[in-house]
Amino acid sequence: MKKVLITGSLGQIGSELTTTLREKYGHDNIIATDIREIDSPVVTEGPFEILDVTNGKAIHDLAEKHNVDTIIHLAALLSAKAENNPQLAWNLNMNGLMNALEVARELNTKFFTPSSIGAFGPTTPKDQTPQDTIQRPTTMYGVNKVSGELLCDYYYHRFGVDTRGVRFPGLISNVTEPGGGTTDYAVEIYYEALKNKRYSSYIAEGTHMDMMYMPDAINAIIQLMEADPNQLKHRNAFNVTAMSAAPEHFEQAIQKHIPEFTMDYQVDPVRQAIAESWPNSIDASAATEEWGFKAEYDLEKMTEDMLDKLKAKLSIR
Ligand code: AKB
Repeated sequence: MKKVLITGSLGQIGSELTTTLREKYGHDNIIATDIREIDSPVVTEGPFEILDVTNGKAIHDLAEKHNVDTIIHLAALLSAKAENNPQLAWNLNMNGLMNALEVARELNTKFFTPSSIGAFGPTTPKDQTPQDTIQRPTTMYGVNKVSGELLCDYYYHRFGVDTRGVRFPGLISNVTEPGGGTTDYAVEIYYEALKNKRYSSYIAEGTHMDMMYMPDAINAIIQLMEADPNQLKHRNAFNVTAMSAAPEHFEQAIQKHIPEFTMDYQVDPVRQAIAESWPNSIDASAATEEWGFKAEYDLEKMTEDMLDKLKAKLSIR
């Protein structure tokens, strides 16, 4: 990767990835794009362009103008939002992906896009879900993610585009809050613990899902994109995870630092049903074997860092 175009760069992954890539590869070499502009270092600390990914020509023109060798395509709707508006989700998640892949083919660039644990469904083995297994998701987001994995494989086999990707679990970050996901509770809980010392979880007790701290997610993207292509057998949909946790595990981890913190449950049936259709835990051994993936943060280490960073951000002593 020498010159990179990132779509959806103001989102949860994009905002931290853009900053890290600019530090590593040079500020002028990372072209951040998004459909909107906000007050953010992503906009002010390097090249930034407005881009609607449903407009394929606009992606092409920007990629050509900046002479990029890599496209990192992040613009997408998350699971709960996609379930509320399946038609919009199909248009943005599928047509946006197809447009970005076409540009990668036309301009011969490398390509990364994330899949998700949402690509699994109720008939998938729930525990230590294997890399290659049944994928019959019941959500629009899941349908988009499985189709996306297959489309990226297709572009690699049919056109030789160097496509790569991972199946991300719920991502937890202290920089940008997620919007419209099923795993968002695992971010909200830290903000509420610090601000109000209480949290109402919309996901029920005992519901396990895979999670990962954002620094591990960013490292995974960079490591996979820098990996020797000859070592990659799976390419587009590597399972990656750092922990499998339920709401009560976050509660207990936070209580070690804020003993007065309490949590109750007000379960949201839509997001609970999505969570129950996803695995309890996934097996990331293919990513470890093929490109050396290893998460650094477990729940305890992540909780300590999240609370420290958020205290500073929210000016809480
Ligand atoms: C979501 O909850 O939709 C995302 C995901 C796991 O893909 N965080």
